Amino acid sequence: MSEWHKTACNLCYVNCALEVQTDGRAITRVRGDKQNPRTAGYLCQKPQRLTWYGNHDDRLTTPLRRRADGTHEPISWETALTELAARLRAVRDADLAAGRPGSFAYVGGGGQGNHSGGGYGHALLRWMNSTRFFGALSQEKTGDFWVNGKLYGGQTCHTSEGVEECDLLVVIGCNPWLANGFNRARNVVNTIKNDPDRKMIVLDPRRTETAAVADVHLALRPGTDAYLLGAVLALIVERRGVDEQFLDAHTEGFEQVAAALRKVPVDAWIAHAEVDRADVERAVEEILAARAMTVRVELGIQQGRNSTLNSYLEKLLYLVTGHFGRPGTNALHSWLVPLWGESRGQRSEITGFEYIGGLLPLNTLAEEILADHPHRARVLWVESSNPANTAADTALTERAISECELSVVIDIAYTETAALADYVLPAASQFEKWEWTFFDFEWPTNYFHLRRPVFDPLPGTLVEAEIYARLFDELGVLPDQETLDRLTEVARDDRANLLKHAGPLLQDDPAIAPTLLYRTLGRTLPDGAASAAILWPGCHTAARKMTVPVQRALGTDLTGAALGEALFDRLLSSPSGFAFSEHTYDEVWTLVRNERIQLAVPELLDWLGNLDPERDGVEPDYPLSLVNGQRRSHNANQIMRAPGWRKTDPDGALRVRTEDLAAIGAADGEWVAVVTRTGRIVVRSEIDDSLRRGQVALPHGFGMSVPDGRGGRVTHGPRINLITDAADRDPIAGTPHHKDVPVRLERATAVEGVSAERDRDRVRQLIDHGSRT
Ligand SMILES: Nc1nc2c(c(=O)[nH]1)N[C@H]1C(S)=C(S)[C@@H](COP(=O)(O)OP(=O)(O)OC[C@H]3O[C@@H](n4cnc5c(=O)[nH]c(N)nc54)[C@H](O)[C@@H]3O)O[C@H]1N2
Ligand SMILES: Nc1nc2c(c(=O)[nH]1)N[C@H]1C(S)=C(S)[C@@H](COP(=O)(O)OP(=O)(O)OC[C@H]3O[C@@H](n4cnc5c(=O)[nH]c(N)nc54)[C@H](O)[C@@H]3O)O[C@H]1N2
Ligand code: SF4
Ligand SMILES: [Mo]
Repeated sequence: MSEWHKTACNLCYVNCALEVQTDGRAITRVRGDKQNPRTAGYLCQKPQRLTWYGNHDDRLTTPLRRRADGTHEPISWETALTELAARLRAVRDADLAAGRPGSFAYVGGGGQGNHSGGGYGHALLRWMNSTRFFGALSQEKTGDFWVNGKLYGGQTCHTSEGVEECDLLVVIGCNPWLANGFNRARNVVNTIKNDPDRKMIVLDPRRTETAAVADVHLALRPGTDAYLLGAVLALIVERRGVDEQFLDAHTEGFEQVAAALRKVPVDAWIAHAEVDRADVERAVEEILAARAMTVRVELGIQQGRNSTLNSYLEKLLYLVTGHFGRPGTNALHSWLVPLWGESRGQRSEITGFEYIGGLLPLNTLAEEILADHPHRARVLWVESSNPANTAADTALTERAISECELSVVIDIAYTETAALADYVLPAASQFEKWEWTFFDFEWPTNYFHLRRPVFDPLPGTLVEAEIYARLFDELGVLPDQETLDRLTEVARDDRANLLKHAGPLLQDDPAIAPTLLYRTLGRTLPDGAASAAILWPGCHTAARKMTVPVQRALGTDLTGAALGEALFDRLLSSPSGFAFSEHTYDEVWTLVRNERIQLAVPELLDWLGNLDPERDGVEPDYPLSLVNGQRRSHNANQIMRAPGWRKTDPDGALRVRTEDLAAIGAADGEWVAVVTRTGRIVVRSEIDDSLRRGQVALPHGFGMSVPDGRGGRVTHGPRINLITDAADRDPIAGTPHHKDVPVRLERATAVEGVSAERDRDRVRQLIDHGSRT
């Protein structure tokens, strides 16, 4: 029997640790790695056929260059990188000559399981004198980061949830049963369900699998969370349910918050949310009775109406009640290296949007490129992302990609974005290289997992770090070989002092730092772990900033550089992952950057005060609310492209209630059109009465164009962003309102039905034949 290799699942950002068996280049068996201290053997329904992530007919094995007719031709790595270097340098020179900010735009930097390339990609962005960085985070989480910046004093002050120890779990706009999102989600939900002393409240329009086992389910009307949360908070204040001791000891500004909440017309707002007052009362009672409450949120509010305001209100819910920084409550967490940055008010010249956490809204990418503005973006560099399917308004995004002066995609697969790019560079998959993520959101003990390769890189592909290093070689910005060799010797013999030796070089050009480490320190690391060199400075920073928690986690009393070195060594030698910091609960206050939590955020209190049910009516032409991008049993962003992976939902059906389907005279299973102002797509219908009246749902993670096995291509399931509007977005964070898209349904025309049926049959054949394409 073949041996078990340790790795992790890359199908969502929980990254459960795995052990896998292999046969040739295939992963044949998958089980949870019980030795991982964080996920401890847990697996959900998704990873069993993980092999198809890296093992399908659309894997890239050679760089590609676009021909004039739009098709791609294979070229060598050398040609690709020489040509790209020349073109990048020309753009950089032109930017400098014109005295304009860099016109390079970078999208991605890592998906659900991979951040190993991002630091190196960022270095290129920096070298191109640009700050234009877009990613998945800026279409979901930046509103949350902005609020954290105000409350806690830093946009990297990010919250954790004490789901394992809470006695009340409040789930708002997320469905952990299917989407996970925190460790061992199904176990946690089941344990709470089976324990009479622990309760769960769910705010979700749909009776989700999670809501079905909750003690209170508030099936609010989509888009009304701010009203309902405002009313709940108002009731808590009215009933003197706030934790005055906590507020006095740790916060400022409660009086302004309370004044705003006292103005909330509670009955009217509950009525607007269309929930029963009695159920709201029960929820409030549970909250007031809770010993340790934790609030868990996600896209239902972050990609819902009033997104940034929602993020504020859900945080106020646990803060005013003092459920913060204790076992089973919300808290902040440590970082080995923060996944995003701090922005302090810089704005895009093109759209006026603020950079949040170092990011511009992905919803504004097309505007940055297509703007009639001398400072528009001219180069698009995409790595580990597929915006042609995942950014709002596919037609607009595709036009923007096509109109760039230069577009480049680094991916493992021939994606819809790659299909439009000038150059496509094939990356080694996450099981073919050293890999990690910075999704380390645990508290009070936090973990990191550096994964070793299970396979060698697929021939023709390169690890991202190597791609960027070769590009920097071509650009001629790295020191000469003699200098690199000298620094490599330092890294080998006196690692702790490497930066001292490299300092002067980095002062000249800080953008080369990651690649310089890769080319020097990287060469000294065991088993080809070169790309992990970029983690070394992070270990030193963490050891310096969190000396005692790191000492506790490692069980050592080393200090200073020696502790940083010990942390890096532990990281390299922990194939099942390890704890890098161990705080006490009280030490949460060392992570809060403001002296006290600043509860009053004037912009958001104004927003709350301006909410008006009257202005929030249903659009007569688009009366239904579409959850556009629902997480289901078998979808995983754009990571799994092979249709045969899915054990359920082969068509990516539109889910709809019996009466809403009947209203257009269609029968279950019939092809229907989903229509918005932006577009119209034809999808198969499927009755689902767990949805709220007037709510319909399309799945995330479909719409890939896959080889049909006969020399052609067929699109697998709905391309859901053909019908979204990039301008339908949050005023502060620019994040989309994908969970509440106004739509109407129509019966598909006969022609549409025939064509959809034909495509469906082609995909079904691929599935039936167990095809990995
Ligand atoms: N199976 C699976 N799991 C995944 C992923 C995947 O593709 N597939 N992707 C991963 C990623 S990247 C993410 S970000 C997470 C997202 O994870 P979740 O946010 O949990 O998933 P969603 O299905 O997008 O939406 C959550 C819920 O919001 C509800 N909702 C819709 N409108 C509203 C509203 O107005 N108010 C409220 N309160 N709720 C509303 C929907 O009914 C839905 O149940 O999932 C991760 N996990
Ligand atoms: N309408 C609608 N749109 C949505 C959402 C929604 O709910 N509704 N959800 C949004 C959310 S929350 C998210 S997180 C985004 C996700 O959307 P994206 O940011 O586009 O990310 P993924 O779908 O995870 O795609 C990751 C890409 O990385 C590639 N890849 C995988 N491994 C590697 C590797 O090792 N190296 C390289 N270079 N590439 C690799 C994959 O082939 C894939 O093309 O979608 C967003 N878009
Ligand atoms: S929760 Fe499921 S999809 Fe997410 S990492 Fe774990 S096994 Fe993979
Ligand atoms: Mo996401």
